Amino acid sequence: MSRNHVRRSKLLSMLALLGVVAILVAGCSEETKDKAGDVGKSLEEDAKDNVGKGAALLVAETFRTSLKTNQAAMEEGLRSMAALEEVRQDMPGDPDISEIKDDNGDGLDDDGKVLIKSSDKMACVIVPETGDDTEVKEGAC
Ligand SMILES: [Ca+2]
Repeated sequence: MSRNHVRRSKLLSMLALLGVVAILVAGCSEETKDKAGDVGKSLEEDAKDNVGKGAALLVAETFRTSLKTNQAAMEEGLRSMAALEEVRQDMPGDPDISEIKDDNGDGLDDDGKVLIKSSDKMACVIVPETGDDTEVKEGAC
């Protein structure tokens, strides 16, 4: 083996090594970028979820608070259909409030559950049959 030949093969193996390193680095950074993108996306989705959740819960809390100060509710009870409908109509921003119903016609909401929807998130106001211990819960009723 001549000296020159040795030098050339060393150089070639160095280049080959560099090539491998370059490929590894490129592969890595690609993957890292993808992961970073995923994290960014899920953070964005989380933020959107929280906004929706927050809005639904906020509406639910507002509903509960105004129900407690509603005149009809004070006179007829918190499950009074008149009170619930009035509070629903008085809510700012015309939120999606449902599940207020009186199927047996006694003038009171049947299950005391009021569903609030906001950008596909839900919150539930639970009105007790007696007493004024209302509750707000995240998610569907
Ligand atoms: Ca009823």
